[in-house]
Amino acid sequence: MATAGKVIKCRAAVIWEAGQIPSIEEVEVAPPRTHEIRVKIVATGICRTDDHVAEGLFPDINYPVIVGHEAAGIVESIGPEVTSVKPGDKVIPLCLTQCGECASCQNPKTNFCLKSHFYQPQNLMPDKTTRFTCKGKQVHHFLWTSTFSEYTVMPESSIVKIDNAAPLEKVCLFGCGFSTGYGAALNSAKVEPGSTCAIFGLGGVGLSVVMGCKTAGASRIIGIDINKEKFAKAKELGATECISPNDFDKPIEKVLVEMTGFGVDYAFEVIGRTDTAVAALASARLGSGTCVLVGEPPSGSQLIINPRLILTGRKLKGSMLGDWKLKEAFPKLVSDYMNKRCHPEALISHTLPFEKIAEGFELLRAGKSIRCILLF
Ligand code: PAD
Ligand code: ZN
Ligand code: ZN
Repeated sequence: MATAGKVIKCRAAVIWEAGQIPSIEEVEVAPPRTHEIRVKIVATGICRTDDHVAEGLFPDINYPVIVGHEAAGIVESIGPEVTSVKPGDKVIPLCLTQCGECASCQNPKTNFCLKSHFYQPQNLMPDKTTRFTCKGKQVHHFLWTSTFSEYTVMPESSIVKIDNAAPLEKVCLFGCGFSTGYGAALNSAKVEPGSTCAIFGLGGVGLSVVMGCKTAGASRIIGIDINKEKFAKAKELGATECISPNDFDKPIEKVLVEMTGFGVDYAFEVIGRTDTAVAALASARLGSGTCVLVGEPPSGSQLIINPRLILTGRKLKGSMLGDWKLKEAFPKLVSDYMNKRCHPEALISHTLPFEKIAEGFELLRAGKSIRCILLF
């Protein structure tokens, strides 16, 4: 392409300081370096994790920063030694890398690649520099994806090619929300047919857990949310019952244990709070229940649990990006979508032009959107 090797000027949403909603700016995006790829983003969803950065809940983030990680786009140019994609390919960014070489990538039991931003300064590229500048200032990356920019640069380990027939404005949801929730049910919990499930939080990720539980053949899927406006969609996607903790004068875990006898087989925390994480564990079935933590509480928070809950046979585990090895999983999930075997598009409640990103954040904060897709 004519832009290859040159600095590109384009639109991006920059968060200048913690506590600020992203503002649209013109940024310069440097060409990709060795093992890097520059991508033209076509569609990107707003996930709660992006909002957590805007709210300043992650103190280890450096500002100014360009967030965004749930997206799909087209390769604009590639740096030296890139072999897995070429300009013009449709791709999905991976917010958890799969380098293919480290001990974790070689281990079928984990998706936690050791060459990811979790082990390096996460606001810089692997070579510890940035590709973005704005008004003469260096702007930081986020999760090595930074998809709230019309063009962005990513390491090759953070990107995968998908079917060129895939509609990017739908499959962008595989980038985080859908895969995270769906995989939490299928891979992390391994929900079994006929089982009972409780999902705390019915946002984009929680509703994807609901879809995963349904696909796995769960017979009872109980949705829990304080916002009853989420119930209709949850039922449409497979929840058999929905309840609000505000409607009871006893703790929600007691309600769930009474509803099910000894607790649910699988409980999922998909809000990002410590009190609901404890409630989810306590609502898991005595002797055999599993609680999966998906929501991300603010950094620095502590979980205080009664060890007896674990000693009496409940299991507590966490799940990142649905326990999928993302480079392998995304092309397969896209193919499942093309064959109508899964429905990430069910999460789309709003579609806005990229310029209206601030409105997208407001909709999420007001509890009005499930997933708002921004189109460039
Ligand atoms: P969301 O804000 O759209 O959904 C959260 C839902 O929880 C909303 O419907 C709220 O009404 C509801 N809620 C809030 N407080 C309570 C409460 N006290 N009791 C019951 N319900 C409540 O967020 P989301 O679905 O985009 O993301 C959910 C979490 O998952 C969030 O913490 C996000 O950071 C995390 C996440 N984790 C991963 C991962 O890999 N583990 C990936 C993506 C997102
Ligand atoms: Zn790896
Ligand atoms: Zn996300």
